Amino acid sequence: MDPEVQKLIQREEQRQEEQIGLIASENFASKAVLEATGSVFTNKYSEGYSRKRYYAGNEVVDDMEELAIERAKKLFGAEHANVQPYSGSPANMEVFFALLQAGDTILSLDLAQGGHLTHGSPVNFSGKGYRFIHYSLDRETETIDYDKVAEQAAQEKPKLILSGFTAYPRQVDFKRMAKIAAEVGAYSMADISHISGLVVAGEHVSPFPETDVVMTTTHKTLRGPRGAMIMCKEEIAKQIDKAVFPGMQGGPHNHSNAAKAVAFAEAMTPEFKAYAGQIVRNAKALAEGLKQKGFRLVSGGTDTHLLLVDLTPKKVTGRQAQLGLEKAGIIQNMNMIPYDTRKPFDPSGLRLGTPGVTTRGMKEPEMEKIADFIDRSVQHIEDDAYLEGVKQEVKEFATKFPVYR
Ligand code: DSN
Repeated sequence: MDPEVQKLIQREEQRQEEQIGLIASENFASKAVLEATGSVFTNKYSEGYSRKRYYAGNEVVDDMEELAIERAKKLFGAEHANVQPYSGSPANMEVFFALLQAGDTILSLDLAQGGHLTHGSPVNFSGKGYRFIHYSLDRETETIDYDKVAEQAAQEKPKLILSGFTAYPRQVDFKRMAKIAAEVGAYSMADISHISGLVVAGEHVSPFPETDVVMTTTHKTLRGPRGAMIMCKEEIAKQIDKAVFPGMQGGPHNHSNAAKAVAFAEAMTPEFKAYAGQIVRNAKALAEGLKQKGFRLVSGGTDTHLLLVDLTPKKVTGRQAQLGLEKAGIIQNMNMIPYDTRKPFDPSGLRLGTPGVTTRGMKEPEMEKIADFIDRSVQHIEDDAYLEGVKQEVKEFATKFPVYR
């Protein structure tokens, strides 16, 4: 009944099929996940928790939410799971609201070094409502110096120490972070939104069981619907639940929660484990391909699904590269690099990730090809005719790996 929107959906599907999506936080959800997201669960209100709802008619929603919770707990090895958070930013807000008082001190990594907006950016609720102290990456290795974090924690006595990042290509030692927090009587929190698919597949060390509270979105490497969840130790479960509802949210998005349950089941399969392993192998292959073409990688490479490229040696800025590569059909995002001397809207770096291309079935040889597309495009970043030529090559290449068609 709405050809205008139908056409937009078709155009977006075509765009996704014909371009190479390298945004590290994006993925392609399965048709089963899309189907659950578009299901009749969208019609139902269900403020409260299972068997304790404020509206009638929730017997099926209760069963569905219980199933999602049980699957989440089993998948991650968590004591408690709340699957109601709408997305990552509200979920982080809910954790802070549950465990802290306004103005309390949180120790986290700055957005400019790979953290997240909600990890204390001054323009965000987090930076306005709490006192954030940031740890920094080591200038040489561009990785976390855990001894320095411990020193800062001892000095600042934060109430919460936050790890888990959006632009950090290396493994995070969650056990060490939890230990540092425990030593100063702080809560340990891990935001594993980017890596949760790798964690459940054993490709990244798990923050469980040491970490007090773990937040993840469900749509990145985990490949579920847009949404989030909070998992925690049983001793703080009531505080977390109260902060989600009625603290911050009203009715849960039941259609998303049904789709989360589907994604959790998918993530328990051997196919998903193989998928997560391939994500990391692809990221390493892409990193190698780019290094061979003279690109500098922050920290020298990657252990995860993402890489951060320092474009300085190529004499191209992040913004120039983002716009030029987009013209060539290669979708990525400009990003600050550690100790960047440039500004966020035109930084020195580019963030690339392999979850999406891996879902399409691409492997190491395809990563070499993508490195070549990127290299040639960056060499001709101001030459629209050349970039249009690459775009045609990219289309031919990408459509050999169909997503939904
Ligand atoms: N916007 C997400 C990312 O790209 O990392 C985080 O919320």
